[in-house]
Amino acid sequence: MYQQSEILFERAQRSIPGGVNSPVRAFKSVGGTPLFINKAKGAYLFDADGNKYIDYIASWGPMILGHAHEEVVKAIQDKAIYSTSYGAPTQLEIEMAELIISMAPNVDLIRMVSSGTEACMSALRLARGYTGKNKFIKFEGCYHGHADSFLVKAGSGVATLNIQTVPGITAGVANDTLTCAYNNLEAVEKLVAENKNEIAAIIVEPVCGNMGCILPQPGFLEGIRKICDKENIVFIFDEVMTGFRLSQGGAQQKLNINADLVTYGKVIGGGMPVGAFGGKKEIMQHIAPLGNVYQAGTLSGNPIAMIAGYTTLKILKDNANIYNELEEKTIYLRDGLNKVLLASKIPFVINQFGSMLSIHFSDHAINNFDDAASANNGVFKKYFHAMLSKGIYLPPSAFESWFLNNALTKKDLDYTIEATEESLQEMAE
Ligand code: HOZ
Repeated sequence: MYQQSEILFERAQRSIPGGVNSPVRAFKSVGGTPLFINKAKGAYLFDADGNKYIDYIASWGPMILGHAHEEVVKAIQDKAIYSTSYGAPTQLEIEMAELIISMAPNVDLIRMVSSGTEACMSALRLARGYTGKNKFIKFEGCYHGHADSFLVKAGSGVATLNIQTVPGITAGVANDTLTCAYNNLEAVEKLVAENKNEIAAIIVEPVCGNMGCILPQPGFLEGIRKICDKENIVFIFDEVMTGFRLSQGGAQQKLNINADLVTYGKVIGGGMPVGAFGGKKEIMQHIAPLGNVYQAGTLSGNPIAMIAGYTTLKILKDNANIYNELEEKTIYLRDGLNKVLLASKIPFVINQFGSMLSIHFSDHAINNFDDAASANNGVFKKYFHAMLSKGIYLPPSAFESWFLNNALTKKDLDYTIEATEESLQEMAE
């Protein structure tokens, strides 16, 4: 069934570290051979063996409209004939910035970069440059890309591979990274008190997607907002996953909380390598060339990446109902999964917010990294492979969220629920 993928994986390992260009793709925590994908259309992926899968990863979020959306593909084709990069400003970059500003709250100025990692790294540097302070707080299990400062108690692949300390991160950098448990406001208050006038920023995934999907408990983000206001700390929302996915204005709008700086990635590029960071003018004006906080990129604002992102965002802006449709589909799936999982008697928790969802096989609520890490990975592994064999492509790690795309049909969702029921029966045998 996976013969070609096996051959390709074997070959890939001879020239690419671990055979993949991003660690979670290696299927390390679930075992087996990563699928090599040939093409995708709408809600479906097709692997090198010609197998078809219903896709619940959506390229880890970006393909919110489904794969190879006709308008997006056409826009890229039309643009590509005029060259793929200039390294000089274009009108399209202004249109992109204006579109983002019209959709996202609290964004007066926005700088385009090429990945979510760059966006978060730059936002942190800016917060430090703006406040003149060095330390920052991040939450255990939150993942803000692979810049040195963030690889302390990180989620996503770091958690999947169970890497306790990432070699290559200097003690100085690690010492400036303060961590505490997600959803623990008291711990934040304590850290801030212990490091009075030393904290430049608090960065958070407003809805987590890198330890499975985890929701902020009522009062958690509101409490951080108050602390940041009182202590002159920059509140950074990492909306790389949630931006333009949870609503037109992302998590800020959906949760009604204002951030000082926001980072974007994934959906903002419509499947091309794009990230961005933006926020209030008072802070953003410290970025070069307006200010001295330096940040740059040859491919920043790249025309092909911009047109893919712009076209995707414009469709989302002009069709606000997409968010309702996506949420309805996700709730339908959640309820269906819930029903068959309850019948199986296997302990589980489904966390869902907007079009993000995940299943942890656990008998306790999943509100932070320790909760997620103590779930039963053995059961997850079996479930993952049983589903894969039935043509359902789930994230190959319990530390990742599922992302629904709007090309999914009710038939796809029903099939996914049925496949779960069958998988659970097989697992019990
Ligand atoms: N870090 C990404 C998910 N949280 C995975 C990226 C990838 O493997 O494409």
